[in-house]
Amino acid sequence: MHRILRHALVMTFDVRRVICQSPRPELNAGKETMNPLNALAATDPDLVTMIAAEEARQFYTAKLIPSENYASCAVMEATGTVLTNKYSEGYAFKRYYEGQQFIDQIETLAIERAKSLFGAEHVNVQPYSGSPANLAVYTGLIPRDAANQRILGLGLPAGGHLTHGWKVSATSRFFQAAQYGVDPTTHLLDFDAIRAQALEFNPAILICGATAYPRVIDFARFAEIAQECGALLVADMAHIAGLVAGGVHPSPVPHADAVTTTTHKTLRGPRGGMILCKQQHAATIDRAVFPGLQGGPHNHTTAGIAVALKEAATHEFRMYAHQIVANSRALAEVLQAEGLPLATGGTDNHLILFDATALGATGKQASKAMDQAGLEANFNSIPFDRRSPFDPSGVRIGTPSLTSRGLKEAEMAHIGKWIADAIRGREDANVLARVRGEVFDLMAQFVPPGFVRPYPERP
Ligand code: DSN
Repeated sequence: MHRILRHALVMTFDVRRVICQSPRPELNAGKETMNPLNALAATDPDLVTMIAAEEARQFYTAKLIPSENYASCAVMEATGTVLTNKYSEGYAFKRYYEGQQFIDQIETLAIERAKSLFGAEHVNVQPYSGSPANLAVYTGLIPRDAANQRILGLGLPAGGHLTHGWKVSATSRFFQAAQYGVDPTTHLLDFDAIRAQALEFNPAILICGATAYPRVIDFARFAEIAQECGALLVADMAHIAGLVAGGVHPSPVPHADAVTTTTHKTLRGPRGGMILCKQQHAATIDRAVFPGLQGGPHNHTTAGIAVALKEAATHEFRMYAHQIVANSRALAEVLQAEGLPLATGGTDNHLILFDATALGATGKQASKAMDQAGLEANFNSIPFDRRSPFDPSGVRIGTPSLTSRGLKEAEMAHIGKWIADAIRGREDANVLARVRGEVFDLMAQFVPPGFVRPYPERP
């Protein structure tokens, strides 16, 4: 039976009733046995076929993209509820539409859980994702008529995000943006150089955080630099939010004026965003999100975020966060032993950036070969890459998804070996098929969160 239908069977009767049945009994004739997921199969079988194929792909491949994860059944159930039907422009107890009694409770619950988990003074859970959260923070913290409209962030080629002021991003269109880099030899953040550049550029906002930086970020040091040059500090912790929640990476919250994050990476929630900030910035940042950039919040996502935050406050989540890093270190050692040089020479967090050209492949060739072998990653520039961003030298991988499935250091030895085998054997269909078979065999033993029996058939 298709997983969507199976999933329906594990939902409680009450939830199905709420979703499927009208409170007026006369309107429910014939609906008693209907549930929303059967409804999808009946309404759109073509879509169900596509979703089923994606489920099987996610089940059997080794998901190594460090920004991805597997949300729990509870998170997915929360996002698939009637909350999607409600408009709620505004904030709890100050809305522009009626009927908000329960939406206010749900949004407040998510906010209070985020404040407690991260020790934040103020939280906004309405950003649609990380990019809008970043733009909202910049527009909130830099008044429209301020003389200083400068932002300074880590450059994309050095591991920063587009929205940290990179030239193709709207953040560089609306603000005067500059980028710092990493040390050309160590590929580490060079705080003396960042300080010198910040003092010279004099930004209104100094941005820290990254999407492809495999080491601990010293947020306290960034705060010192921001203070010295009179800038506000914004930390984008999207990649590491789960590591921060799990106590395995220092928190930016005590140091930054505002912290942005997505909710679906290491934090393992639904796709969404949050802003955590000091109370003094609460009003301007809230206004920047709504009405500044967005309309109604996605209430079903807010509910999923609330669930993820509850899960992230557990002992099991702390163990998971610590295991992510242990797995990452174990995988890094295997890759190095296989002759793949790593940016910064290793990892302290959930991700690894390796130079595929050491095995004679470009990053794109390597990631395509890995994909054919059931190892899902993305090609990525390495610091000071001589190749174009469209076919760079590097591949970025990470361990959050595999760790969520329960893989540990012993399995990382296999994964690292298979990555090297796939890259070396990229033109040999037999090698790629052999690795794919071995990957699928291993993955079948580690059921991801969010999947229930019977599991998808092997593609
Ligand atoms: N697209 C995300 C990543 O893969 O790192 C960043 O937003």
